[in-house]
Amino acid sequence: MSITTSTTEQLADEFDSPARLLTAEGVRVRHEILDEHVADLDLQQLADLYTDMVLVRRFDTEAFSLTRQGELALWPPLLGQEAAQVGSARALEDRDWSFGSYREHALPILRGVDIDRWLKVWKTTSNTAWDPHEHNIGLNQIIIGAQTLHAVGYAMGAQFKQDDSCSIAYFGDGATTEGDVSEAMVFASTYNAPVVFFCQNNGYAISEPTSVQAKHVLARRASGFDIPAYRVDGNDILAVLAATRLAMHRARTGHGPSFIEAVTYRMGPHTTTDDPSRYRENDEVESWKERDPLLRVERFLESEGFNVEQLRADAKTNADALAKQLRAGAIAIQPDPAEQMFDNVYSSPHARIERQRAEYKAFAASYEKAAS
Ligand SMILES: Cc1ncc(C[n+]2csc(CCOP(=O)(O)OP(=O)(O)O)c2C)c(N)n1
Repeated sequence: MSITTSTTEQLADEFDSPARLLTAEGVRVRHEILDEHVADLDLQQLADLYTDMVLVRRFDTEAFSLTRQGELALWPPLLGQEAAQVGSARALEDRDWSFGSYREHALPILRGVDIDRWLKVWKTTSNTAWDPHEHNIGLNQIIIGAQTLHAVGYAMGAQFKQDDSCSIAYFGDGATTEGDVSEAMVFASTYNAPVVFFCQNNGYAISEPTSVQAKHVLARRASGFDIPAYRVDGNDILAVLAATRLAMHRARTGHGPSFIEAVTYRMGPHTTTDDPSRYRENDEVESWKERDPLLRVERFLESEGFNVEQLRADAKTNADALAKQLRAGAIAIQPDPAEQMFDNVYSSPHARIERQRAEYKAFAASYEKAAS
């Protein structure tokens, strides 16, 4: 793939209609800036991205069902956001770090995080269960927007050590309203940090539509920090891949941070405890079904003569195997000792945590005493 370093211009003209390479009808359209960043991609590679999306979708829907069946405690579904997550994840190098919130389930699958470990968090048997350094994936972040600070901190450290790795921060439309995100962008901009701010604008922050949070498109916020912004169709995996490759390349070659707004839609509830029918119309959800990220790739591949039927069948076989593994893993998870929650709060012993640990032990012992 040839990438020039001069493509720092914003997709400013396109802010009102997100940049796209593949329409919902599956038609490949040209784009002056983005095209060159996916010029190397052949049909088989696009089919592989499709398979990734099928796997991720199946993982998500299976985990959702497991939650409904009482095998997991909570699940924030990504349904509808497969292209935004897979497209951006596939633009990263293994050495790059990702800092997500709680909805980014694609990257761990693509990077081979042990599924059982990932699920422990969602069965609430462990605060966290995977080693971030093993796969360069930060811990889930529930504090909205805080992970952007972590990503910038990491990027500044990498820059200081000159180790050529970059970071990407995933966050939602709602997070852009948080002070943490503004602070992260100030530091990223002033230190020229190699970081990509990847905003998945999925239309809602729980029940708050994006329109309540911003009077203009979110990508415009970045210019206030002097950070170039790209606004792409987040359901178009080609556009997402291209924009993220461009942004990562900028970061890696010393051009500093970028902001990507991937315009997508959360097809399901905020989490399994939410009922979206209370705050949005079914017509709106239906209108997004036609913009499905997988459907448009199938349509395009079909128009190119690719054997989509076979692709679908193979992807399903892989997805079935993943779902089976996921189900068995979720059911088998046993709780970690509760006391473990005190272990990783600080890197060294801390008086307040030790006091809490002692309180917890006394509390647990009182039950044992009552039972005997
Ligand atoms: C600092 C903080 N404030 C509020 C919350 C409660 N909260 C949890 S999810 C959420 C909405 C976040 O929306 P968005 O950033 O758009 O991400 P999405 O859930 O749509 O992926 C809020 C307000 C929180 N977790 N942290």
